[in-house]
Amino acid sequence: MIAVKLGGAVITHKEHERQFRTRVTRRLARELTAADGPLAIVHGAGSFGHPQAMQYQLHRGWVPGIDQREGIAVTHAVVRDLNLRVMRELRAAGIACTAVPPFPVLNEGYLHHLREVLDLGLTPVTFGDVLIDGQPSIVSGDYLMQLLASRLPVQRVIFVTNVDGIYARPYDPATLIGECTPAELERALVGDSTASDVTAGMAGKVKSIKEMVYSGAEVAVINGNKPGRLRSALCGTVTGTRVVQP
Ligand code: IP8
Repeated sequence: MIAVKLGGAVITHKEHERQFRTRVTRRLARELTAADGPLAIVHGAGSFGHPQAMQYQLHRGWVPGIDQREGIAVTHAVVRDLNLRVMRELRAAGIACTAVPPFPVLNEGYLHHLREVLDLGLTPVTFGDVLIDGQPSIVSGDYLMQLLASRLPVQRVIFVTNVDGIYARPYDPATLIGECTPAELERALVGDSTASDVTAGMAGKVKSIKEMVYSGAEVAVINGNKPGRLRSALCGTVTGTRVVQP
């Protein structure tokens, strides 16, 4: 199975709250049809989730003096709104998919639902969300990718981001790494991490990627703003970064 994460910075305008990039998502949905085996899709939250989670400090557990119950309701509503928009584009492209939200609690039931959907021959679509397991928290799509790679038969992982791959030096496209091992990733903290991101941006992604390669999957990081790159990565030709076993 191939697990694909559609990054929040690609499917939304990160600088404009709750603005969906319809045309980009539509194109990516069409490119996803190039997969010739089972797929699991994860998407990030972008500006549908990060600003709200930050406003209500949902990544910090219970914080006194903030109406976090309202924050939980608002944040979950906006990520669901984004998910519906993504699902609409996937279905329009001909992908038979159903949503599997991690909300409210990330447990074995969640993994069971993912397996059930896959067993029916459907594509599960899951996403970064707020959780309410005793206290509020945020689960990132990157962490969900890591979970999928460790608990489901995932052979390949593709991160669709808004940069060309992983850079050896932050923000420096000239230092794009074509292929590397998890150990080399230690030195490769990069790119798009901003104060509006409650789940650590590229730094969090690099951590998840290392874990996934250690779980046995091969990982690709590609630029989803460049037409055709997702399609080619699905067919085995990665223009971007490949992270492989040493
Ligand atoms: O965009 C974050 O998921 P990510 C989810 O994959 C929320 O980091 C609600 C901020």
